[in-house]
Amino acid sequence: MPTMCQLSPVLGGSTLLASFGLFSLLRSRPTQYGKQAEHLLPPVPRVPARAAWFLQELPSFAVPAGLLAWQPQPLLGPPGLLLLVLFCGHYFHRTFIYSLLIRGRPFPLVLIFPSLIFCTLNGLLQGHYLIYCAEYPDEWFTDVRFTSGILLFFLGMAINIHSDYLLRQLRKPGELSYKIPQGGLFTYISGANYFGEIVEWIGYAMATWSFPGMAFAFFSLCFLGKRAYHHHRFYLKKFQEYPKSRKALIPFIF
Ligand code: NDX
Repeated sequence: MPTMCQLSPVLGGSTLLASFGLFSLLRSRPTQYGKQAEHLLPPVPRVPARAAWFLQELPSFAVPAGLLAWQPQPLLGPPGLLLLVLFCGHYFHRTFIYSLLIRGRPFPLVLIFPSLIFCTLNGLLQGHYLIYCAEYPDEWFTDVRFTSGILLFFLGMAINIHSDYLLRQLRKPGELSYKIPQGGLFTYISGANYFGEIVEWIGYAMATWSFPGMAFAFFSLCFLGKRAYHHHRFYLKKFQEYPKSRKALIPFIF
C-alpha cells in the first residue's frame, strides 16, 4: 500500500458518509430545498439557484482534481486514473453545466455551508482513496466488477442527465411553478433523475470496489430515495390527474 495512504481517516470518513445517509433516511422530514421548501415559514434568506449549485458542487470537482494535479509523483495506475476521471467528470458536469442551466427556485442560504462541507469531504475521501490507497491490478479492466460497474455508471449518468433535461424543459425562463414531468423514465417513476444518479453511484462503487465508493452509493440511495418518496407524495397531493400507476423510485415496485 502506498505510504501516504491514510487508511483510518478513509474508513472513518466512509462510516461518517454512510451514517449521514442513514440519518437522512430516518429523520422525519426531507432536506428543505426545491419543492420540499415551497412553503417554508418564516421565509428564509435564499441564494439564486445557479450560484448556489455552482458554489456547493464545485469542491466535489476541484478537490479530487487538485489532489490529482498536485500528487508528489504519479501514483495512479490506469484503472485508478480512469475511475478518478469518471468521478471528476460527473462533478465537472454538475458544477459547470447542470448548475448553469437550471431553472430552479432560489436555494436556502442556510444549506449552502453544510453542502460545501459535504462536497469537500466527499471529494477528499474519494480522491485520497483512489490516489493514495487503492491498488488495482492491470487485469482490473477485464474484471466483471469493473466492466459491469462502468456500464451501470454510464447508464445511470445518461438517465440522470436526460431526466434533469426533461425537468428543465417544464419551465420557461423565469417561471417557477411545478408541472407533471412526462417522458423518459418519468413515465414510470417520479424520481427518474434520482434513480439515474443512484444507479450511477452503485456502478462507481462496483467499479472501484471500495468503502468510500460504497458509502457514497449508500448515502445517495438513502438521501435521494427519501427525496423521491417526498416528491412523489408532493405530486399526488398537488395534481389530481397525476398518473396513478407511477411509482416513486423503482419502476413497478416502489
Ligand atoms: N447536492 C447531493 N445533511 C445536495 C445539496 C444539499 O449534489 O447537512 C447531496 C448534491 C445537501 C446534500 C447534497 C447533502 C446533505 C446536506 C444537503 C444540505 C443539508 C444536508 C449537506 C450535497 C445535511 C446531513 C445532516 C445528513 C449531513 O424549483 P426547484 O429547485 O424545485 O426546481 C427543480 C426542477 N424541478 C421542476 N421544475 C418544474 N416542474 C417540476 N415538477 C419540477 N421538479 C423539479 O428541476 C430543480 O431546478 C431541478 C431538479 O430538481 P429535483 O428536486 O428533482 O432535484 P435536486 O434535489 O435539486 O437535485 C438536482 C440534481 C439531481 O440530478 C440529483 O440526482 C443530484 O442533483 N443530487 C442531488 C443531491 C445529492 C446528490 C445528487 C447525491 O447524493 N448524489
